[in-house]
Amino acid sequence: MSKQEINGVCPFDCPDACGLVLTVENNKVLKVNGNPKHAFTRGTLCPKMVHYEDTIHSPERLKIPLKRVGPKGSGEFVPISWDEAVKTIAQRFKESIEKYGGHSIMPYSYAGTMGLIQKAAAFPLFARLGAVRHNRGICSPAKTYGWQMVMGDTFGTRPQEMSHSDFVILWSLNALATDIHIMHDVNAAKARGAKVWVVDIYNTTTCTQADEVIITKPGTDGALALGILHILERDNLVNRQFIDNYVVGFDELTKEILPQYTPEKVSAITGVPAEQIEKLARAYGMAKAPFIRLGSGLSRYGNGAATVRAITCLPAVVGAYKKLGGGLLSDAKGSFYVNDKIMSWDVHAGKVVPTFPMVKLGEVLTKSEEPIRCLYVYSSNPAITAPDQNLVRRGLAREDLFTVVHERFMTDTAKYADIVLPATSSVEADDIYNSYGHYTSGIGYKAIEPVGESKSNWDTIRLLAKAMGITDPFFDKTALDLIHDLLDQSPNVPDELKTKLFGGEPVEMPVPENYKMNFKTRSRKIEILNPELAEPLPVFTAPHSDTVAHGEFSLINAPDLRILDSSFNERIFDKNKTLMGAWLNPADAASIGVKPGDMVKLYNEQGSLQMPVHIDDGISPKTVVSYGVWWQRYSSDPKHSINVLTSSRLTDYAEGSTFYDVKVDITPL
Ligand SMILES: Nc1nc2c(c(=O)[nH]1)N[C@H]1C(S)=C(S)[C@@H](COP(=O)(O)OP(=O)(O)OC[C@H]3O[C@@H](n4cnc5c(=O)[nH]c(N)nc54)[C@H](O)[C@@H]3O)O[C@H]1N2
Ligand SMILES: Nc1nc2c(c(=O)[nH]1)N[C@H]1C(S)=C(S)[C@@H](COP(=O)(O)OP(=O)(O)OC[C@H]3O[C@@H](n4cnc5c(=O)[nH]c(N)nc54)[C@H](O)[C@@H]3O)O[C@H]1N2
Ligand code: SF4
Ligand SMILES: [Mo]
Repeated sequence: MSKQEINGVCPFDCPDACGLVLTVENNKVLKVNGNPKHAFTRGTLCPKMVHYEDTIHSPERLKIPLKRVGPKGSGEFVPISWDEAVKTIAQRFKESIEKYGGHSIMPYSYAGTMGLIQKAAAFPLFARLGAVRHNRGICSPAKTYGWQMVMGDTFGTRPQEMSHSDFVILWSLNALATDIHIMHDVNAAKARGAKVWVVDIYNTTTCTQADEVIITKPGTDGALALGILHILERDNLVNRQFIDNYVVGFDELTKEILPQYTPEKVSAITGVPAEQIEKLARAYGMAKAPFIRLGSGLSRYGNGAATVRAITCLPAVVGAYKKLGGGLLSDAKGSFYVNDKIMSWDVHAGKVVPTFPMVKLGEVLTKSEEPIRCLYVYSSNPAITAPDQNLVRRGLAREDLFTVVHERFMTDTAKYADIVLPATSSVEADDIYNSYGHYTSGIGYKAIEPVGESKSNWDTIRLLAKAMGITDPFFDKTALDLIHDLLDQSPNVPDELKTKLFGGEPVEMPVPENYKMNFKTRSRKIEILNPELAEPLPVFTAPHSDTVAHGEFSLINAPDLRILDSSFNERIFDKNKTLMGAWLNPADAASIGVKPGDMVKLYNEQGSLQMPVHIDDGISPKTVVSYGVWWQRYSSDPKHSINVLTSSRLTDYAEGSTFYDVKVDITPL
């Protein structure tokens, strides 16, 4: 095959969902560039994806199916054929269902690929088998829920509108690490004279881009938002006309809640000086078109949804949605356009099937009543990424659990498998992608043949369905057929845009006129008061780390620039073991009695972990930051990695993860 340029989409779980241009020759990807025609990412990629070809053609790619021969978790395998692998799996599943029922088997997956077909590939099969189903709560469902509590299904503000804003808050978003393309819009706003503030719990690299930085105590941003609302109301900086026309419950909030949130009290809760709270409130209230871009960090706390709910009230009371450039972006609503209903579990089960919170994987795998007997993991690496690692690994180590892992690499989870199946990378399969950070969608066509004998998620599921005796013609469809079906059933995508999508172009969906003011709630207004909820008005409640979690330090396990959750670990060529570390400020390091390079033990009720110390002035007092979710081989601890310290406690609503709502004690080793 001669040299060709083929458009694609970055498949990773990142709000940017960049447009790609792959240079392909002789069934090899030579180079990966950004697609300049992409409306949000405009031709650039982050450092992780610049050499995606090194992941695609990595010598570590799994190429053939494997069968376990050593003890669970030892990683001792022998090669087998696909035929044998599929027969074995089908037989084990059938036996389990006959003996114990569909509830003895469970698929576990997340967003190794964000492609709508490959991500949900197992649902049509496992729904028919009556398997146990988990929610998709490991990331930040409380953020989505907090927005919905006030705004229902209203569209989030287009990020590109930010360039028209005069006051931007990057709130709990380390944009330079996790959402770099938003900086284009931030810089465009700055160029027109906008002020940019960052709200975080320590001085991240993104803070260097800000006019002013607010550092809160972890899990207290809800109180900060209520404090700002208090000042806006007290100083008559609210937009009464907007509130009268479009907001429900502001008077109740003013009467019942806001009096308690004086700047002094909020300062005591959040650690932010009262003068800075006053300054932020004034700047926000006096801005013509303030824009908040909300990240996920603050939603990963026991009070995550309540926090997002309180912040979501801010643009409502100043009438920001009526102004070009004003508003709030929590998540973009790509599913309004391109939706994956044809892959949905409920559709294939023919009923609404209850879910359990996926962060409870450890509990589910170790329960003694009606135990799970067969586990099918794909597109996820829970031995590393799931909280409460000790319990998760105890579950995965069960000799009586038959585990299949479909993976691109020999991850720590794959090491626990009875059967490992080799998975394609995104460029070896067809799929269609939405973004959750803007309104662009795109199709990524198969650009090269699968590496080795690897198969896509959907092709593997089709084989399994056949081997299980399922004759439904749904499983005769290819991924490309499903993309066609899916777009046929996406009535909000105009026909000419469907044609563009099929042509491989990244397509920005046109938001409806007046989209920010079309409030999709029951009252058709912004609902500060929502009588359906246990707490009808926004309130601040303490995070777990102030109540049930114990330890002197808050532990923040922040994303690392080089990896994305545990993806891209294969790209780390420097195999020294110091990738994981504990960043402390100088005073805390001195009080523990350690200097850079010393080993410390971090421990709490969940477990313990040893790490080398690094010092950084920007880390807040009594806070320890550890970057990245590393594979065990890059861990500074022989037995565990970061999630041995995190817990499976849930968020207040939506059964989400609370990765950052964790306390630890630290002692020198
Ligand atoms: N390089 C890289 N990029 C990534 C990822 C990665 O691992 N690496 N992961 C991807 C995924 S899956 C996701 S979900 C997104 C997440 O990306 P973001 O939405 O940016 O979320 P986080 O980076 O988890 O947290 C954002 C910031 O919140 C801060 N924070 C933590 N607790 C609080 C708090 O209580 N209050 C405030 N104000 N701030 C707080 C953290 O210090 C961090 O700087 O990034 C995606 N992009
Ligand atoms: N301590 C701590 N833990 C965290 C986080 C944190 O910040 N701190 N972040 C959390 C967040 S926000 C998230 S979203 C989760 C993500 O956690 P996971 O869902 O486990 O995501 P990854 O670690 O990226 O693992 C995805 C795996 O899918 C594989 N994969 C990629 N493409 C395909 C494919 O097409 N088919 C198959 N079968 N496999 C494929 C990749 O090789 C990779 O091993 O982690 C969470 N865990
Ligand atoms: S990981 Fe995110 S920023 Fe990087 S290329 Fe992919 S979508 Fe773009
Ligand atoms: Mo995530």
